[in-house]
Amino acid sequence: MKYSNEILRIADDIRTMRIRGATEIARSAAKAFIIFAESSTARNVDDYMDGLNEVSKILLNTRPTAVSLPNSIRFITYRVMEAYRKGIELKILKDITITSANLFIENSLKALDVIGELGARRIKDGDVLLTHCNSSAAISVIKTAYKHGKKIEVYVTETRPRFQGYLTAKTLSSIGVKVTLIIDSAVRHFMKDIDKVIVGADAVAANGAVVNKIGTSLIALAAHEARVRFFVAAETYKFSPETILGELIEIEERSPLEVVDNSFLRENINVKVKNPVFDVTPPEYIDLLITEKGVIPPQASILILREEFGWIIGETVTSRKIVEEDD
Ligand code: RUB
Repeated sequence: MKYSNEILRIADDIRTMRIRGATEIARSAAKAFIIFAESSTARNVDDYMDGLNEVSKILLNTRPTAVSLPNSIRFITYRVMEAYRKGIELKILKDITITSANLFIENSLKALDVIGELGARRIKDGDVLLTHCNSSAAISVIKTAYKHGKKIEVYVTETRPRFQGYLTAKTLSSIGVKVTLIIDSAVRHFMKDIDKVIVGADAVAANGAVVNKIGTSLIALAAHEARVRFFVAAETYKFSPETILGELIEIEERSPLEVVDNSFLRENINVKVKNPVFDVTPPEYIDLLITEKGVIPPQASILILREEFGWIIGETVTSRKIVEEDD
């Protein structure tokens, strides 16, 4: 089946991290479905559903960790699948694809605003915050607190090896927030100056563990040691229903060439370079999860999952399974 180059480009941009961050990845996947529905030349509903399934596969094969990706795909394909099962005609299936994808994007934008408002209530005037990587949810909280007139200061880690911290530093300083950029390994050194840590999430497990940019769990450990509050800002579509079924969240390993260059590898053939790009922070190190459904302790994650996916989680996750098992 032929796809619009735009869909393949979105997939490639996610793989190569031109599109990155769990929120943006999920919204871009939704955009890919809109492009698919608008450009599909399927002659009948079965062809259309095959195409939908293939687009899902292309997107799922880009990056494995951000649960927002399968959740956005599931949000859209589940609705289209339901309509297909009812015998709805092709034109309407296309409309449902577009409406569902737009609804996902709209919900996602609203969620970030609500997270900003709720999270900002936990930030006090004069707080010194620390954030890691580049999370739109964490930034939403910081920006909102700042816009509400709280004089805050933010320590931002560089975030080796891709330096996403520079993006965060630029964004926050451009609106007037006082930013101090530090190297990742300086976090414990500065923890005594920090009032609260706030980070985003790529995935939240049923037990409240959070998967986020590599180094997050070390920051949580340092915060725990120094009795500094550790907050995670995450939309509910980052919660992983598969973890209720006993599955683990896959931690992406990227190329060693993001860490060292080729000549280093050639000159040091006995050196192995590993580049896991996310890690797991256990719920014991997390004080609060700030979601658009409310500010909750990590232990309440299971309630969010049940509310989002109902009590028949085995059935609601099948759309992803169908896609994967077809491979
Ligand atoms: C990004 C990262 C972000 C989360 C949350 O990693 O770890 O903290 O995705 O971001 P990468 P957001 O740069 O490897 O994609 O709140 O924007 O979803």
